[in-house]
Amino acid sequence: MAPRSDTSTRLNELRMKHGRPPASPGEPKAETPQTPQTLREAQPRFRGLESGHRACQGCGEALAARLVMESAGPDVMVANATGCLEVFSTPWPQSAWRVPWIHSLFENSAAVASGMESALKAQGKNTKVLSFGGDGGTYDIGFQALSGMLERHHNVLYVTYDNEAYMNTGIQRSSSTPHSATTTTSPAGKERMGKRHLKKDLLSIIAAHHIPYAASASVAYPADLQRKVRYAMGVEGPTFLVIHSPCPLGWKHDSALTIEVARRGVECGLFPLVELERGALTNIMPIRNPRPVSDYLELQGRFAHLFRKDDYRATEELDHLQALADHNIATYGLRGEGIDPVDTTGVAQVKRGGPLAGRN
Ligand SMILES: Cc1ncc(C[n+]2csc(CCOP(=O)(O)OP(=O)(O)O)c2C)c(N)n1
Ligand code: SF4
Ligand SMILES: [Mg+2]
Repeated sequence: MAPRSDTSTRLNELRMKHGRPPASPGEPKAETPQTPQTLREAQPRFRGLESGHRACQGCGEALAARLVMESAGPDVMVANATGCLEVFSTPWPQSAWRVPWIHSLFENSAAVASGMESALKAQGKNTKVLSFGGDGGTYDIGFQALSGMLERHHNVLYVTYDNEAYMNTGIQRSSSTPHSATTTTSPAGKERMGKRHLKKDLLSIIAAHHIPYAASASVAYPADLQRKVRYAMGVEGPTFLVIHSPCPLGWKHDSALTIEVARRGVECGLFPLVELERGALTNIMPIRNPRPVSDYLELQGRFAHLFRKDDYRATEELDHLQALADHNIATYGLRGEGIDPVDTTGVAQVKRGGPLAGRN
């Protein structure tokens, strides 16, 4: 470091260069700001997924991906299946990603991630590989690649952003779409009350692979979500996270209500938050006062047909969805008592670095 006298000489030279008199010894120094001055400066130092991308207002998937990338830190590589996340973050020639990122096919994010992980291992590198897919790319078309990746025990964290339909191509139903939801390929009308089939219980299928760690998370509980990502990052071997990510366009809810919709999804029991290790349940987010499912459904236009007073089928479908939520609550033992086991500590201490480190 330069001696103090050199610094003040240099400062005085600069002042004279800009037509200002030399600083007198008693002149007060400019104050160094102690608190963030702008919203940008208040953001975390490292953001693997930057702002300025083209997701819709209130997009749960964009929020989920940002939270995942913040917790994962800079030493990662991403394989991203075709879908909304890929499309809104990389309109050629721009990209919102600040980490190495590969666009895979719709169906093979896990296979591409497996290859990346093997190549890194051969080079003796510890960089963690993240594999991303939507529910269509995971529950449906990419499932074979995912199952293979888990079975071969690749050291990859697979994250599926579950917005419960094929949103990028115009809201077609997937096997993750809930029963009764209306989509462009399961429209509610005279013939049927939206989707006839049940939402696939993917987490149970993942559990059957007996991988070290699998969990569900929600954008309504960011501290819980980030804790799960940090935990998975520290595990050697395949890990899996499904994140409930409301889509205002496809779910037809107010874009300002994304978090509220997600929260009610958890509070009614339709989207349980659980953790599994080697296939066994190890932790749950307890629900102390479960809401009726109607509290969750009424905020979303995709379930509007369930609230028609003149249609006897509406009550039957509401009862059916309530039974599904009750089943989840009983199966996972979600009725909570005692102290909330969800750890929200350490969220602010996530290790960050990369291109923006030290800027604020
Ligand atoms: C083999 C193949 N079939 C169909 C498509 C068209 N396609 C691109 S994205 C997409 C839907 C993606 O849905 P999802 O994985 O749920 O992601 P989201 O857009 O909802 O985030 C489809 C059908 C494709 N790219 N490749
Ligand atoms: S369609 Fe849905 S998932 Fe896609 S960018 Fe818009 S809000 Fe997000
Ligand atoms: Mg989807």
